[in-house]
Amino acid sequence: MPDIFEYAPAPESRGIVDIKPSYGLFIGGDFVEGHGTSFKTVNPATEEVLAEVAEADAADVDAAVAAARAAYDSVWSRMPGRERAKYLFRIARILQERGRELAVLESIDNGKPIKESRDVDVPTAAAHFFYYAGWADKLEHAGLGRRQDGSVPRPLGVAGQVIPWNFPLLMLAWKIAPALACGNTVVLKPAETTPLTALLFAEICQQADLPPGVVNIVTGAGATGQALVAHPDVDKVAFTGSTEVGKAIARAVAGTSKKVTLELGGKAANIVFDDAPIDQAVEGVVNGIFFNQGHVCCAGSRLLVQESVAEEFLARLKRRMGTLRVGDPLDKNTDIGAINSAEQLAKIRELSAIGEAEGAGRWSPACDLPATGYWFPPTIFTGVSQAHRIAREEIFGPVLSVLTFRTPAEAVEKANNTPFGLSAGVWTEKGSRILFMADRLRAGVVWANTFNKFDPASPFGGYQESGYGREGGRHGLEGYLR
Ligand code: TAP
Repeated sequence: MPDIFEYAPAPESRGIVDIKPSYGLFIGGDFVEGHGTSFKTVNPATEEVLAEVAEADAADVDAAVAAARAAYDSVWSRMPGRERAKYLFRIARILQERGRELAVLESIDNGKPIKESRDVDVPTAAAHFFYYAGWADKLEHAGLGRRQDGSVPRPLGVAGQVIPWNFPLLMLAWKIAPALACGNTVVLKPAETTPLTALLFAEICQQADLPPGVVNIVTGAGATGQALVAHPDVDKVAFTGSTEVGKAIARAVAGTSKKVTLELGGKAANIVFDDAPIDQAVEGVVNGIFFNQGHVCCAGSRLLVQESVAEEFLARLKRRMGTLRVGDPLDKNTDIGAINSAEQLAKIRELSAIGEAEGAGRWSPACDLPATGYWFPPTIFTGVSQAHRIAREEIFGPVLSVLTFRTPAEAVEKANNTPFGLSAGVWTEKGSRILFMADRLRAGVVWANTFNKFDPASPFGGYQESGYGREGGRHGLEGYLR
C-alpha cells in the first residue's frame, strides 16, 4: 500500500458549454460580422483551437460606439435608476444561473483551475452586478455631491473599456456593472486570448432583454483597443492591463475631455513577521503568488520574511509547494492550471532565466508537466536582492522572489522600493504592527493576515505606476459620473 493517497481524477464535464466554430461582434444588441479578419482562440492547456473570432477594425469600433451613443441618448441615460437596477439584478441572477457554464468556459479559454473560476471569478462577477444594481437608484446618496443646480451626478456618456486576459469575466463585471448602474453605455474589448466569456456575456445581455446598444463587445487585439480608446465619441476610458500600454493610453487621451481610469501592474510585497502564525502565513503566501498561476496584478510576488524565521518559513513553504497539483484546469483537484499563452510562458521563462543568471537560487518541487499546452511549475527564488530584475519587474506567473528583513522599518523600505503600488500583505499577531505597516506601505490595498480577498463593496486600485482611479465600492461610481 502506498504511504500517500493519490487523488483520483475529478474532471468537470465540458459538455455544459456550447462553443460555436466562429463568433462575430456584438453591436447594437445583435451579433454581426466584422469588416476585419478573424483570429483563433486557443485552449492553453491543450493548444486546441476553440473558435474563430472576428477582429474588429476601426469601422467596426465606430459602429459599436455609434450604437452605444444611440442607446445612451434614446434609452439608458433617460431611464430612472430604479429601472436600470432591474436589468443589473437580472444580469446578476443569470450569471448565477449559468455559473457552471461560465466557469467551465472560462477555464477552457483561460487555463485557470475550475475551482477558481467556479468559486471566485463567477460568483464575484455576479456579486458586482448585485452590488452596483443596489446603487443605481441611490446615486445622489453616494457622497459625490450635487451639481450647482441641485441635480444629482450625471453619467458621462459612452465608456470605452479594455480588459486583460487574467480574469476575463471578472474584469468585465468590474467595468460594466458600475458603468451601467451610473447610466453610461459601454463598448468593451476583451483580451485577444480570452474572448469567449465576454461573448457569452453578450448572449446574457440578450437573455436579460437589455436594450440594444447598452452593451457592445468588440473582439480583437491591441489595434482594436487602440481604436476604441482613441475614438472621438468615447467619453470615458477604463483600462486594465500592463503599465506599458496604460502609459500609451494616457498619452493617447491627453488633451481630450475623456475621463480615464487605469488599473495597471504590480509587484506586491507579502511581509511575514516572526510572530506570525506560520502555517497560516505559508497558506497566505501560497495563495498570494500561485492563485491563478500568478497571473494576478496584485499577486504577492515578493516575499519579505523576517530573518529570524526565514529558514523555518522556507522549509514549510517548500513542503507546502510540494503538495500543489499542476495540471488539467477542468479537474476539480487542480491547484495550478495552464499559463494563458505561449507569449506569456516565454516571458516567465525569460525572467526566470535572468533570475538564475543574476545569482538567485531557483527551486521548484518535483512535478510532471503535461506534454502539450503551456505550463510552468510553481517556483521560488531565494537569495534575491532588491537590484535583481526578478525583484523589480512584474513576472505575472507562478514565481516568487524571497527577500529577508530584520526590522519593521527595513520591511517598509524594501516593500516600498518599487515603481508600483497596488497591494501588500502583512502577517503578524500584533494589531499595532498591522496599523504601523498599513500607514507606511504605499499600496492601494493592504491585506492583514490574509491575501487576494476581493469584495464588490471594497475599492481597489493603485498608486504610482499601478495606475489611478478606483474600481469597486462607492469609489467605483466616481469614475463613471460627471
Ligand atoms: P496588456 O498587454 O496591457 O493588455 C490589456 C488589454 O489592452 C488587452 O485587451 C490588449 O489587447 C489591449 N491593448 C494592447 N495594446 C493596446 C493599445 N495600444 N491600446 C489599447 N488597448 C491595447 O496587458 P495583459 O498582458 O493583457 O494583462 C496583464 C497586465 O494587466 C499585467 O501587467 C497586470 O498587472 C495587469 N492587470 C492589472 C489589474 C489591475 S486591477 N490593476 C488587473 C488585472 C491585470 P490584446 O490582449 O488583445 O492584445
